[in-house]
Amino acid sequence: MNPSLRETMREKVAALDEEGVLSLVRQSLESGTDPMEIIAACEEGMRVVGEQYERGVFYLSGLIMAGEIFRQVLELTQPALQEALKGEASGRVLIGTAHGDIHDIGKTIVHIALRSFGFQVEDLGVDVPPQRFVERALTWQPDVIGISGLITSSYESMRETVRLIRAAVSPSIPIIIGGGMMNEQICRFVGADYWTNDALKGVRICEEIIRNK
Ligand code: B12
Repeated sequence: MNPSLRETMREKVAALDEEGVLSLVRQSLESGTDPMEIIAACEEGMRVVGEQYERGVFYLSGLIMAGEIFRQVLELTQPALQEALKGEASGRVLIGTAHGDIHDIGKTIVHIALRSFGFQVEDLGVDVPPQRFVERALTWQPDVIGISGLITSSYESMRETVRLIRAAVSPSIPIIIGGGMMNEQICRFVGADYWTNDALKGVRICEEIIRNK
């Protein structure tokens, strides 16, 4: 994607210009732009919306609007995304958003990406209690567990989820945490094995785990 298109897309998302974003996404898809690059540009815009919210420029309604715009961007890009990410991977991945957190856009992207690459995915949804991860992991026996979390207050429930999984399912089942603010320090606090803020990197990690099994 050329830098000026990326910048325009980012700005339109940041300005919550719903029609502008959607028509630009449609045009970009028609001209063959990589759908992951479209999503990355919109993700940058979402970050700006978040900053504006923190500064008090936008209210909660701004976050809701941004979420609605991104949901439609995902709807438009999904077919191209599935086509672009086709793969032959195998393995089961159980995913969900941590208890107390209702953000699900990033998790949905990971879900689409993993499925497109060939993984079996079970998505437990949002605000998932630690015990629910454990119950499903015991019955479905996934190869990897992924937990999404975007708000600071979700780190504690992620940590509890990891603790329970280690105690009740397996001490060594690979666990990945994902979300825009993840870093090594949070990963260590939570007790997960891997962290990422990039859906495709998450897919690569899952591939690597299955290869080394
Ligand atoms: C849209 C949005 C909302 C929407 C969400 C709609 C939805 N269906 O998800 C709504 C309006 C519901 C919302 C609510 C709230 N939000 Co909000 N929200 C956002 C916003 C603007 C964008 C999030 C987003 O979708 N980004 C785009 C996606 C694609 O990015 P992503 O999630 O990071 O995902 C990518 C990677 O991280 C990775 N990934 C994600 N998960 C996983 C999982 C795995 C396993 C893997 C491998 C990878 C992976 O893959 C994705 C693609 O690469 C962010 C700002 C930001 N900087 O992110 C704030 C933000 C996350 N929200 C914030 C806040 C404060 C809230 C509220 C508490 C507001 C309130 N007062 O009620 C509530 C929280 C309610 C709750 N209990 O969860 C803060 C959190 C701050 C903090 N430190 O805790 C942020 C950072 C805004 C800010 N800067 O202040 N929000």
